[in-house]
Amino acid sequence: MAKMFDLIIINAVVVTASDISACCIGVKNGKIRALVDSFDDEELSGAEVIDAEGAYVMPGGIDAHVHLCQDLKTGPHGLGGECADNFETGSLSAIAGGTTTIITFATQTRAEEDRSLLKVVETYNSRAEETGSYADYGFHIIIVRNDQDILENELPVLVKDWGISSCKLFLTYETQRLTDSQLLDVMFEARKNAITTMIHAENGDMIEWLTGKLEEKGMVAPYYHALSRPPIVEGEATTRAIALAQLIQNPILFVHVGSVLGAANVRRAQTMGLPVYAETCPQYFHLTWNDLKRFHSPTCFENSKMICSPPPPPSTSDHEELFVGLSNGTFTIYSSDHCPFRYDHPHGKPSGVLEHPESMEGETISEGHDLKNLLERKQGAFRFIPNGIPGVETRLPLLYTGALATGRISPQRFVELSSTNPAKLYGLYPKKGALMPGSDADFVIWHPEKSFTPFHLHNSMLHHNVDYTPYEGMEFVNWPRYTILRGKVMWANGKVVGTVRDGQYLKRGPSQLSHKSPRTDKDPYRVANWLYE
Ligand code: DUC
Ligand code: ZN
Ligand code: ZN
Repeated sequence: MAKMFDLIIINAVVVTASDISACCIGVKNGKIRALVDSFDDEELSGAEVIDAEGAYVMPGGIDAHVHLCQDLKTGPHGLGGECADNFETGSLSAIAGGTTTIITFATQTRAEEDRSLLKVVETYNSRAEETGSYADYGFHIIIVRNDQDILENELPVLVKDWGISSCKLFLTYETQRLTDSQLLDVMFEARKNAITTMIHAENGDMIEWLTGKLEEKGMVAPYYHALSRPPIVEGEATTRAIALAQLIQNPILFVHVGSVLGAANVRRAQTMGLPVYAETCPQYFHLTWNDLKRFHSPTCFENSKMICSPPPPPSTSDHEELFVGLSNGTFTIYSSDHCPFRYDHPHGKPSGVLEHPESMEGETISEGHDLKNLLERKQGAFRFIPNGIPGVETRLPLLYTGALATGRISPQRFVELSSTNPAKLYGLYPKKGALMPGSDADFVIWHPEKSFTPFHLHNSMLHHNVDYTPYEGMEFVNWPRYTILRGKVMWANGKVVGTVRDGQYLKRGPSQLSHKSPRTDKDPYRVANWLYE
């Protein structure tokens, strides 16, 4: 007799964005087929059975902000290091941390040959196909110019042929930032195509001005990266972007919101009924400015390991306020912003300073130099250091340890932030982000809490291609025991059991979260609604 299920999970405490229930799950052909109290012998016959032993079983994590194989030009002069992870290593790290879907970035550049967004996506897709992926994956497109012909001709094709329904726009970085009117151009075309606009909200002029002033005073060590980007930098940019988006009635999502001020601006806009959403990331709950002077000596280059943009908030009291935003709905999604650069590698964190040796206080850096030793002695100017930290593998365990286990958020909110809302926001729901019949059988199964001994994390335990983790030595109270992708076990009891050919490309639909703003949309004194008449 043909088996009824391929995989059965018993003794599960199933958590969705709305409910928790003790039950069993039956999977057939990669889809969830049944959620029931128990299965009989006939149903169990021939199925692989996993005993969750009373642990939480959640929809597989969706990390909607991951940089892999990306041409990263994030320094103020367009300097960036080499992205340390490709689709193989990055997705491996994802599944080892309970994440079954990643959305990565394909970036246009200002170079004429990168004008075509379609060509950019083809290039990035071939990078993914070259290695394959352990996780299902999709792309956001980064748009850094406002060519009308490209926007008009190519955005509809991106949506229809590639299922790319989101774009990221920058308000900072010389090589990426758009002026206000360019931002309006792109948002206007994106809106016509129901493409979700993601915004990196930092005021580039403020950063550049403060950086110059810090440099005049010789304050160039990695720590001063944070001082060049105080919370008002995000505060101003979020306020401005909200106004621009409101003007043309465009929904927006702020990526990597890391300041209390940014979060408050988002909250205020939401209270006005505007379609404004926000992503936040682990570094804004676990790191502070002090971590940028944590290593070796307060001014040495090793502190570059913590440089990311926006930087972590100034103090732990900010963490507490941000945790409130995590529980009260201000933050819509929780992503990693995994932006991997190696530390002890000439193409990693040191790449920019090696190109500008004057920033190493006159030291000549030659072939075969003991880089690590040099970097511990010197500071290097922060303006040349690539911005980004790794975190795709630690994202869910940090949310568990910092927010769920401490009672700051409920299990349901955990699922909403880490899986269901990203699926809805980026047009993947209910294929992804749901535990219901017909959804993809993507699961993260945790250890039963009582049987898990907390441990201290070391980078050697992780699967990314980065030589450090910002969370080295931190205590974790749980870790994914199984990660299951479309019914296939990928990660079990600390071992990778899936293959790099298991992940599939995801064509996405329009956002299912974006809404119109009933309060302001019809008010001609607030919005330019005549644009659409
Ligand atoms: N923005 C990102 O999204 N990631 C890393 C650096 C940056 O500026
Ligand atoms: Zn960004
Ligand atoms: Zn990023």
